Amino acid sequence: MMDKRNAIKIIKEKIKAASNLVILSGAGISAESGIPTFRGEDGLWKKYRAEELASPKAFSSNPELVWEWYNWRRELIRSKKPNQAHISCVDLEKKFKDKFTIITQNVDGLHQQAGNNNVIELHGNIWKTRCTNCGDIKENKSTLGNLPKCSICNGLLRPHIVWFGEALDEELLYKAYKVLLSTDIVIVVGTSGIVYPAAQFAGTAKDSGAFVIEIDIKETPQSSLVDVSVRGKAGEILPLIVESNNK
Ligand code: BV8
Ligand code: ZN
Repeated sequence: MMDKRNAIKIIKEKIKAASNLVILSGAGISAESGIPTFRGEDGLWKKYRAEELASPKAFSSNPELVWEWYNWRRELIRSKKPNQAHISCVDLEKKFKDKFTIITQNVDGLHQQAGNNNVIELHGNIWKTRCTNCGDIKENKSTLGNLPKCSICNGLLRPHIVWFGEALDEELLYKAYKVLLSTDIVIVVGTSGIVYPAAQFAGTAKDSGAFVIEIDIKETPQSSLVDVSVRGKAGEILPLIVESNNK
């Protein structure tokens, strides 16, 4: 494991020399905003794991329970703000402009709230609903009751989120692979790297010649495949990497 100071120095040099950059973020980047991750000690909701609730099967057998979970998360996220790590991502977009992309697995919308523009929300957004009957998709930040209904056809709404066993949006996947195959640098921040296809993205970029950096508080299955893995909180490490890189 390279010592942190040296790792930061190398990363800053790489960023200075790069002409484009991709960030691949997971729940860990929002942890310091107070949003529980999926698999940390605070990751359980009641006695359920995400895989048991975030699935079409769970929704068809118990839509009330799934909506209770999502409404609980919506209300929790509503009061949370972007943290220093999100702000550093905005600084990086200012530096790389249209050569910058965030591919996020998060559904909390905090990257956009912080001010990032080029954000690919691989797994959807918790503030959007989709009608299970007519397919209407709406952003809806109000407090939803249980089993919310579509304003157009009165069909049952679901969160506009990709559940386990559901395919990701083809167009978003195409956009993600396009930048992963051509970027100079990927910074993987706060993801356990176990959910596919996102778990393959770091390796895909590396195989195409990108310099891949990981920032995480602990080792992950992809720590051994990246070029530099820095142990630490996203809100502490990212600002160190970004500072004086914008000058
Ligand atoms: C697909 C939205 C194919 C939900 C999410 C069997 C049956 C069915 C499918 C499969 C199967 N086996 C494998 C699969 C594929 C499956 C999968 O990968 N399963 C896993 C469990 C093995 N994938 C899918 O089903 C995907 N679809 O494959 O479709 C297909 C094709 C055609 C037709 C039909 C189907 C869809 C997956 C999307 C699931 N939706 N999210 C919601 O949010 O409600 S997944 C959810 O968990 C996240 O979005 C993220 O993607 C994933 C992992 O979470 P992380 O973000 O990594 O968070 P985690 O808590 O795990 O880790 C946090 C990390 O941060 C840790 O490393 C921690 O150390 C670190 N950290 C904590 N604090 C900090 C920090 N780091 C830095 N600073 C800190 N302060
Ligand atoms: Zn409808």
